[in-house]
Amino acid sequence: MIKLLHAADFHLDSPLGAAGPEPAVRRAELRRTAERIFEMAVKENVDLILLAGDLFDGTSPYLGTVEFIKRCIEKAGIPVFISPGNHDFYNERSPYAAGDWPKNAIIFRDNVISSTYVKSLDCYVHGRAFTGPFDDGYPLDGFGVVDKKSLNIVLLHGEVTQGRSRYGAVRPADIERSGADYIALGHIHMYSEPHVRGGTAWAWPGCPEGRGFDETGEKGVIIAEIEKGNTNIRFLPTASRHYFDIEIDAGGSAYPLQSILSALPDSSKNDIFRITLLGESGDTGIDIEGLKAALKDECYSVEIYDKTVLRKDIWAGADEDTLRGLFLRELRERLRGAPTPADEQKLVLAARYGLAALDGREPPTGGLSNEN
Ligand SMILES: [Mn+2]
Repeated sequence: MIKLLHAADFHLDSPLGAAGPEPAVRRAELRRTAERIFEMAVKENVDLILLAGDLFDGTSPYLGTVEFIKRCIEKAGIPVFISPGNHDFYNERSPYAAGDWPKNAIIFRDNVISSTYVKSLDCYVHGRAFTGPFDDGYPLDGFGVVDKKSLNIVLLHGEVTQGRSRYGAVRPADIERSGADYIALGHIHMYSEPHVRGGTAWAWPGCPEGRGFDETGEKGVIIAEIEKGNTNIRFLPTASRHYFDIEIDAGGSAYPLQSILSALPDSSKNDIFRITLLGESGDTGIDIEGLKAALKDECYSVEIYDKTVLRKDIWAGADEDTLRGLFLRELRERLRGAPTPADEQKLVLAARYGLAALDGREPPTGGLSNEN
């Protein structure tokens, strides 16, 4: 049996810029997570580390980042296989072309599959590289393992699909025919449960850190234990921060703090939230600034968007023979004819301001926060 750590899509040196820390700070956090993953591999006592592409976000990462990764690999001291992806594809100007990678780094530099035999493990690692930003071919087309008594692992960046792909289509029939024990994939940024077809298992670890609200929730790497006919996979969380994009019903309240708090994960202090409030709010609208202040110590940062509508009983007053009734009837009429959701939101806001003025209250906070 061999034990390996399978990671992918670090996207080191991403430009970033979404919510959360300053991009340079977040980039340093991503590097620190990469370092921690190599440390985890040593602690888990794995035999191999597999990096399935897009280790760097581009083909010209900062020199310091490349040096940093080389030091991590050298320090880990176990074989580290790298299969360049569509972002960090291999060419002669790529950092992967340099001659000073540590001896235990094995980089696949060819577009077609080549194989390395690790004698101490009686294991072949087969892999290939993206050599441009797209790959319309079929990386596993015609591939089959030769030495079926040994363990055979395939490392590549690509998409499993029946159809075509610009990112290295791996067809299920190719997987079945490959005879490999495990195919370590990269490219999809979300962890996939292990799949099995024929005698071959495959999985994606996803990215080890999210970089924005399109990479939400837990992120990590895979620890796989592989023997002939049996592959066991465990997901190991690695992210130092998480992004959450959640929708919460305001439940008719201007200050739905309890609903928000109960929707937050247990330890959210390092995490980055985008909260969209739906349903009905009170007649003063949502107290966005108040909520943000109350959540300050609960999370690293929070954006709150008010997409609520006024509580319905507010509109009940529209039938009164009063100035308030006249005002609400007029707004209700316009709301019915509102051409877009943005117009609806403006009219709801007008109702909130108007009712506050009629009642001699302070105008609501929040404004047109949905217009982003
Ligand atoms: Mn990719």
